[in-house]
Amino acid sequence: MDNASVCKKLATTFGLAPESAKVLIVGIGQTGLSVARFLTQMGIKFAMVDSRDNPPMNRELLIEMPDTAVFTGGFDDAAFAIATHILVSPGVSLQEPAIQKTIGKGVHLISDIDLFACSVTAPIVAITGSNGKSTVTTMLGKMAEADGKKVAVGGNLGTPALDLLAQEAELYVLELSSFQLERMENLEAVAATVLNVTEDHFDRYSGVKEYAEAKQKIFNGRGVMVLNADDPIVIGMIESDREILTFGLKNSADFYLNIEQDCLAEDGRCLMPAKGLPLFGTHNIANALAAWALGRAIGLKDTAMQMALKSFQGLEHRMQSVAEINGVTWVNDSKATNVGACVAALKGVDQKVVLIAGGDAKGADMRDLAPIIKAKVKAVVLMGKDAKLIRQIVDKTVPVKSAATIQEAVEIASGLARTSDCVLLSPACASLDQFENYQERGRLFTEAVKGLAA
Ligand code: UMA
Ligand code: ADP
Repeated sequence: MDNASVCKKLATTFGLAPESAKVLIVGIGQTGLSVARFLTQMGIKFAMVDSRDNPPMNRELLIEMPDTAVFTGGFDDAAFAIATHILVSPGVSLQEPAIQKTIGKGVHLISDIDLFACSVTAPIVAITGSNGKSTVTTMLGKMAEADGKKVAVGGNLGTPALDLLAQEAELYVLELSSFQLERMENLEAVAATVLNVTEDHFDRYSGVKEYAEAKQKIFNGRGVMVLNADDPIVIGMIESDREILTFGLKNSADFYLNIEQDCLAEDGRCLMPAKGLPLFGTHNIANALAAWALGRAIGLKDTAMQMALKSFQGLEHRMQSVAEINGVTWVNDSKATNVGACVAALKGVDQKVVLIAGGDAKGADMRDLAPIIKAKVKAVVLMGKDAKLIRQIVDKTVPVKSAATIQEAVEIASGLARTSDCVLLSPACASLDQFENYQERGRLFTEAVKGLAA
């Protein structure tokens, strides 16, 4: 769509007219910067505010758009006073008093995902869930590429949605978090999925109901609903007058695991052997089935989907085997930032496990970890702010050690592991209490393991 048409649509849909609108962008991170670029291109005035003294994208912002009015080090009343519209980055809760006050005065709340949806004509596929979003988003992107489509992939996964507009695309595949979905109204995906709902982000939601309701907004519109038949919360989202495709490990789903023939299957027909997937764990079979169902919804060819899955080696920091030292396998699953991901990781490992876990639990209840730790784990090494929450639920027969740093955790785990064991970093917690992000946690783990090998 050309800029003039987008401008017109922004004015009619959101009242974002260049002559009268003044947007306050809250958050100078990746999202904030992408919105600033977009509004500059559209000739719409904006200012930016961030509660931090040195927001991560401040430098880039001032290099690219030096005239921007920027308020840092707090949510200054002056910044909020002049706005006609407010756009809040996903990392900032809408419950912040300054934001509540501003919305209460009748200032329009807009979102980057809505601005994106308003600016494209190509179809959008949208993916959410507590776990597996990045994996399924990447799988589907690769399937579309293998089918010869010009596809742009992003959202919560890396490139912010609005930055994707710079790419020429005939299909967009967006990973969306509950934070992005809760503040969005206008997206109408041609196909969308909620992969699963397990406890996460309870520092931002009052409980699973509110969290699931945020995720369910991905089904706005009339597109194909792709639902996980094995997840009672997800299957409860079904709208019977919509086109539905289900996936799951049981053969009652449209896309399922045929256990007798050990293949991914649809309607009695094998699509590809399960062993043809280079990824580890049954949760990744569910992910592949979800991607296939989405691919079917948008008409991708089976041959292309099979080719893409066969060559997809998985993403960094998700069940990534980083070394084998004296018969011990070391696995980096730093992206396991909630209990559900850690449970899936442990379910998939056949060896005895020394588990490295802990960090910021984000208000989660750790009790669901107890049975699987009892069944699979020979020792736990705990670190981070909420280590004690995991310590409380570990069975007394499983030894628990504490570590101050990831390097120390690796050293302790090395002393505990024996030939044919697996040392698994799958923290069940976010990393932000001790690290820049989960990538840094995973990188430092890998470096410490490589140090052992040396
Ligand atoms: N922050 C402040 N004060 C502010 C603004 C932000 O303290 O005024 C803090 C937030 O609390 C948060 C951090 O800064 O801890 C980053 O917030 P942000 O909204 O500025 O983040 P962005 O850089 O815009 O990145 C966001 C997503 N981050 C979050 O939702 C926290 C990125 O997902 C996403 O890739 C990016 O937009 C592009 O779409 C990351 C993430 O961790 C990977 N997502 C969560 C998850 O996957 O669990 C939801
Ligand atoms: P997300 O983007 O939703 O965080 P990722 O694909 O990045 O999902 O995976 C995050 C974590 O969840 C990793 O530890 C991964 O092993 C685990 N995981 C991936 N898919 C699933 C699934 N379907 N169910 C449970 N855990 C999963």
